[in-house]
Amino acid sequence: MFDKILIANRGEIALRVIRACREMGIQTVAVHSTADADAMHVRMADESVCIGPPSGTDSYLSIPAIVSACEITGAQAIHPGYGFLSENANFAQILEDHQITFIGPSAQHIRTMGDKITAKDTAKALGIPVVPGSDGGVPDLASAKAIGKEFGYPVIVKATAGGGGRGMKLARTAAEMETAFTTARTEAKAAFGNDEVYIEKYLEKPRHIEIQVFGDGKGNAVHLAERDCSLQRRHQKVFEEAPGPSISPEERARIGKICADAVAEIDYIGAGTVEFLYEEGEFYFIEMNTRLQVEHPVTEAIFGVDLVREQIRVAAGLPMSFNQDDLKINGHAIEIRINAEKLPNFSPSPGRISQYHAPGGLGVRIDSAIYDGYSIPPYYDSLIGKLIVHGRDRPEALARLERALSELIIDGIDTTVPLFNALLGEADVLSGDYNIHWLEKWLEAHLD
Ligand code: MV4
Repeated sequence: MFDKILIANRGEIALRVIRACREMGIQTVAVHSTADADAMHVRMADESVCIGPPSGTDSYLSIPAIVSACEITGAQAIHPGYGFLSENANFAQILEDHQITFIGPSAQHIRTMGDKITAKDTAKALGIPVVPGSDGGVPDLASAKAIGKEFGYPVIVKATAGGGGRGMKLARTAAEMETAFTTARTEAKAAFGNDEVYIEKYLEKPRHIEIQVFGDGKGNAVHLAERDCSLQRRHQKVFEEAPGPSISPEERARIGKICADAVAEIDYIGAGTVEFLYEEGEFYFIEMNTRLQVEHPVTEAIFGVDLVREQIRVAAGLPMSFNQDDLKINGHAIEIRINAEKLPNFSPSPGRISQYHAPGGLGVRIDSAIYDGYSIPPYYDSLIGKLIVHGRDRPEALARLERALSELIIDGIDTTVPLFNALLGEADVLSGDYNIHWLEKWLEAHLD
């Protein structure tokens, strides 16, 4: 096992990793920008190294600074958290070359899944059901129109180098294809330096269902059921739950086994998420994320496992501490993302937190790095905390969420908390009857 791990991240996820390390008896090194000298992850770690100025590009994304911090402190492994360098295949490769362990999948697996066409081809070859569409990249408008005709409109044009909703264009009719195809290409070239696009049948009202998988890198893998993350705004998740309210035990077992077998087949190591659109009882693969995700705590809650601990174990060459038969769902969990943002426009609201009181009690977990008097810097993303509730069933989790929100105090800045109080008054949220468009539609009707 490692003696010392460096955490190449900040905020709640840096604390999350430090907590797992401390329970495992592993020393921790925090890295931080000059803007984060007073951040909680710096205080909680055993050691810290300043790696650069406030801009993420020059600090948390600076590979030379982070590798140097590792060499100076003698850390043997790096946990990247999510965002920043977590899905940077080049970073994983450089660490491999420096004999520093990247706590995550191989550079090769990150690369494969980072290219959305390769990811889809790989998924398909491994027996995962994919969205019907073009076989790989679409070279020109004539081919795009032929695909539209073959699969029937509407279709969606996606950038190979995109993902997470970036670089997508909808074509509802053949007449819309020229604009969709051409703008998708142009925008992909500008945003990613790669103008390759592919085309899929557009699904009108799907849910976003993602399967948590975990491998040991030696051909063993499990699934930890699904999360429903359909409630999103501009491709930012705001409310996530596990298990999915629309998924039956039979469907769960079937798609879960397909995903677990697939990642076992490629000797995948660590945590991964296989993302699907789910419509009318069918799963359609869209992407795979090769990192720990923001919403992993809902999965931890219903399975009673520590996913970061498992990531560290397999990175050190140890087996996972559970097998598929050990994994039984217990109850229901919901996470809400608390952002320092001002409604109704979700505009960033950095500044000083004049008072903070965290809720507690049975089935309540807060993952946050804020504290009384903390000043949220304006340089990073606006997530300041996650509230995760766990109950014996969905109604109990919802009641617990409402109760926990009533105890939460965050003064001095604006947050997205009022949104959740409003959502808990919505029949569709209470019944779990929503799809990927529900929140945007609701916001149009209720805010602005
Ligand atoms: C789609 C789709 C409908 N049909 N693909 C957006 C994020 C990216 N991961 C995939 N996305 C979508 N792909 C087909 N063939 C609709 C979306 C989509 C979406 C997906 C998940 C969650 C929220 C979404 C909001 C708008 C569009």
